Amino acid sequence: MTLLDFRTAGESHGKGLTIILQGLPAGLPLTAEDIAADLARRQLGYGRSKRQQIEQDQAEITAGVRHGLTLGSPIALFVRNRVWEEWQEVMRIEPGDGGGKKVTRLRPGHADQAGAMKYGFDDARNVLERASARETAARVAAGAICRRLLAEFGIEVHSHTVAIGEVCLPSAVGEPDWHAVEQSPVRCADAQISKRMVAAVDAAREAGDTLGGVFEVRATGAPIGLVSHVHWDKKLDGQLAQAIMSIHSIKGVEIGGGFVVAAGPGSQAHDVILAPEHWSDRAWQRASNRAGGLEGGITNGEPLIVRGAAKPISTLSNPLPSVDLGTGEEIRAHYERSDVCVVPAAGVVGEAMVCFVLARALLEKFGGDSLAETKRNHASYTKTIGPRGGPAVRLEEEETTEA
Ligand code: EPS
Repeated sequence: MTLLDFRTAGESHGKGLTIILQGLPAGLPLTAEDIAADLARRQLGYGRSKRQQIEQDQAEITAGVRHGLTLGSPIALFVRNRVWEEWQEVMRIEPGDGGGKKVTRLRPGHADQAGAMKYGFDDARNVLERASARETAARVAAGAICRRLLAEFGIEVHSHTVAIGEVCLPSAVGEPDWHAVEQSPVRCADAQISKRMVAAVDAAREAGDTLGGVFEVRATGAPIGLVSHVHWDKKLDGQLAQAIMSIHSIKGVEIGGGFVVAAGPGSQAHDVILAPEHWSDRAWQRASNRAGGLEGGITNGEPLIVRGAAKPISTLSNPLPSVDLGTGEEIRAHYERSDVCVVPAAGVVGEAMVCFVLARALLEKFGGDSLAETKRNHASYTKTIGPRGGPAVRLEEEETTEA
């Protein structure tokens, strides 16, 4: 079986987004509805542009599934861009000049300038179409399939907004009410803070400005022992950091207590290991979870906690000073309809990336060409989790002897 992997293709105003996800076992129940809910959640969030009223993202499954079950072959998806209807000339695939209009007013903070130099373009549209966060719809579609797999193993992944601009939740907030998160326009369960976040987005819009912030992703149910401490590029915290950092606008990633823990002494940085009589619903529980569920780059059974810090998006309706790509003149940057704040949506994208990394880690550990095989491997490993020589291991030994 290939290691789980996905690729996306598609421009923001092109015909649509194509996704290929490979490496899933056969026999996983999957329908387009499993993907629809996450695609819809990504489109919500106070501060998005009018583009979200045009699009109604839906993923068509075009390969890899038969009679509602995965086949073990690559899964292909297509998400249509509704805007394509009006952009056919500008984005035409056949030879042409797109109506002669080029984007040359480089936006500081976007990929316009570096991308144009790198690829030798005289039209920044050739860069911005792919650098656009539209691509995150494709990631969410792939992530939703990974979420479907994780659900088979009792793993749940949620996210919430912890800061928009200067409005933030107190740091030791704990697990939020996920239902309240989904009801909030900014995906923040605290009603008062949610209102202040909405007001901050309104003020930024008024000022022709944009706002960034921080989202947090939490995953529960991951077994102890995913991935490994032995190779620098395999550690799960490193993989999560890369996956979150790869999301558009993200400039910082934190795991567990992150920067706050770095500022305190060791006695307040680590998570005391509780004795078995204090375990409630799982083995090896801790008194706290400052490590964010990861020690040595391996899952330790506590919830995974990872945060992403998003810079304010770079397309400003009151544009910054810049330079024209063609003439070198000082001008104001390009402005096209854009979002004011994407932090609530970025949290949903963060979930998708965490779902993907966790699903890959799960399949790496348990393998399996069919879901039934993966489940058998998972179940037999789970029985070994406990103090060495303790009840869980004895149980496994008895079973082996009987067999
Ligand atoms: C984006 C600009 C806007 C966003 C877009 C990302 O698109 P448009 O210029 O068509 O209004 O809405 O995000 C999406 C389309 C999306 O689905 O998230 C950009 O410049 O990155």
